[in-house]
Amino acid sequence: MSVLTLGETMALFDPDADGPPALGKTYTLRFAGAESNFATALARLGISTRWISRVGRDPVGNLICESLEREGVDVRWATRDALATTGAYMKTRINGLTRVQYFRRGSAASQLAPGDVPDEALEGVRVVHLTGITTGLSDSARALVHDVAARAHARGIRITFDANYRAALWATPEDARRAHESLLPLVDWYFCGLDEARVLWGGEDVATVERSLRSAGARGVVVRVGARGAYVDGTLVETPRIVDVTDEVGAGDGFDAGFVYGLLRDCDPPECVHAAHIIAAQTLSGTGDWETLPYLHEVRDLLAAALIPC
Ligand code: KDG
Repeated sequence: MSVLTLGETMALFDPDADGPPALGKTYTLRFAGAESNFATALARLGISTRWISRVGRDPVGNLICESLEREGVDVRWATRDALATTGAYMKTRINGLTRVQYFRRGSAASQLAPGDVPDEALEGVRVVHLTGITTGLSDSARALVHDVAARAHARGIRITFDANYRAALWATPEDARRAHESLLPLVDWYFCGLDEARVLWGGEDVATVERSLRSAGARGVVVRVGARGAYVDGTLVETPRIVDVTDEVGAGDGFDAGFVYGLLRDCDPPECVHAAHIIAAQTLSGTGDWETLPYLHEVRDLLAAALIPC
């Protein structure tokens, strides 16, 4: 029973102090990417997880693959590209708000293309997790997402998709929406935050957003509404507890992983959302995007209390 995901992982320059970039400012080197954050979250919960990408044949590419492997993520199908470098991004935190700047155009991962996910990588897979980020990297990466979704669907593998709208990757939100629209018939669960859903699908409230998504062909829909919780197919499942928030980036990936964990345990959608909240809550306490993700033994009691089998 495995989970497969694919997408870009980049070097992350994480500022040691708040404020704008300045000469001499110091940064901690990390790495992150929505899909590898998701893969790490599931690996820490004891789920066999495969991550496919392209990284540069450079020290950062090695660091990413070796670190993910140490986390227990299967990276055997990741390609080391000799002609393009690993992408990067930098965070800036001001007044509790985190902004990111990307250095990823032409990166190794933007060369992802059909052929990068062989059939054997889909063998034994129960869930394929895709994101809107990969559809925005390049035409060839978008084609790969479509190719994998179609092949997974044909094999009866469940598909989850996080909108993960990154404005910097798209000329207009309509371009992103069109890319999602063509995938919706293949997707079992579409995850999004209310703010990005408003931009992509129009409407102010959850009901309107959901109506637009349904008329575009969506089936299962989960809309996150920040600290309040998440709506699953129109019903609010509240966040179980308030936590201190240091940096919200990465919480959505933990959420997706928790939800998929619930799916793998045959839980009902509201229970999947409870699992999602439990995993997401742990990622809010650190400035990295995945480092504070919990191990199974740390959340076992919380999951059991929410009736999620471990
Ligand atoms: O979901 C967290 C991601 O935003 C981060 O880890 C980097 O994948 C990333 C992106 O494209 O922003």
